[in-house]
Amino acid sequence: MSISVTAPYCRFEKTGSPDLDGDETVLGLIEHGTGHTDVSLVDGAPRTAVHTTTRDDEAFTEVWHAQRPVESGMDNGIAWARTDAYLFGVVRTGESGRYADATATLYTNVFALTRSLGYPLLARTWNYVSGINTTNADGLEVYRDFCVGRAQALDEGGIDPATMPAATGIGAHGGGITCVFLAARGGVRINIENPAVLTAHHYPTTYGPRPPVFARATWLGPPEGGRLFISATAGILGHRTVHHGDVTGQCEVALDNMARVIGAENLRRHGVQRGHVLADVDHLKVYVRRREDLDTVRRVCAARLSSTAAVALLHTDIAREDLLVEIEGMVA
Ligand code: 3EB
Repeated sequence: MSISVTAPYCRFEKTGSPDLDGDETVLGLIEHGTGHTDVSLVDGAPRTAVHTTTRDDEAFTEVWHAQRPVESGMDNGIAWARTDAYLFGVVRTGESGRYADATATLYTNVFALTRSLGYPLLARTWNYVSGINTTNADGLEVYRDFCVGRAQALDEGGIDPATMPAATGIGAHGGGITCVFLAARGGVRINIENPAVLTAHHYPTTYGPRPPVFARATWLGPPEGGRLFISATAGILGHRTVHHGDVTGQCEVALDNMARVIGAENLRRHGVQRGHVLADVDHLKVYVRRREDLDTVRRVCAARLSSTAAVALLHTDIAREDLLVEIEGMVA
């Protein structure tokens, strides 16, 4: 099958009705705000609310859109919508004292759905994890508990960690674990690493019994209308957090890492004949652990990003206890 259509893209909307071009349709909506809801299909679009910030004026909706036509369904709790070329899905597991088994089931179900519907190329995931730095019923940090389950699903499915795409693993203020994903039927998917940061699935066990599995970015072809999805990016060099307690330092290193990942030298090393700078990145989500750091982070980001980029700042916890900020985005 030849894929000549434009890959899905998102807009950040402050109010309800999304603004769409003629041949576009909504693939799904993620509401970021001060509460959570169940996963559902509303007018044929998967929808959920995630509790990713603590002030109503920071709320917005991430509207994913793609070219028509679209079909949708609900399987194993996964609300999904698809075009000929792309599949978007949302699934949640409720708050619990232990997440590994439910996470393994959730990911196994996602892999099964992508296979049965015929979209084998997982291209991006977002994992919103409530109480991410709290300890579970066994004394294990919830993020590590989540990582155990995700790794188990890969074991069970015989899935190579290197095929896992760009991701976000971030805190939420309630709601258990919500997983949002995007997959493609064909075209090319190329996972991109960062030469200055250790590949996540090679992290030492000091960060948890099972490592996280995600790429630093994923290029989703076709060449025209393709996308570069950039993972949540932090102040990490090698596998170590840098600038402890210094949000400006961490934010600068996160942006340096993002620039390194998307630059021509790195992309070409991965076989992607493109090169980008920070000013090309749009629809950034910036996760900030401490409310008092929001203004500083906004300033540091504004100095290095495009003045026309959509940048959403969210106040939430971050996978590693010592990380104060994480930044994700995409390039059209
Ligand atoms: C890190 O780089 C910080 O578990 O899917 C960033 C992006 C992070 C994705 C994930 C975790 C995840 O290790 C945390």
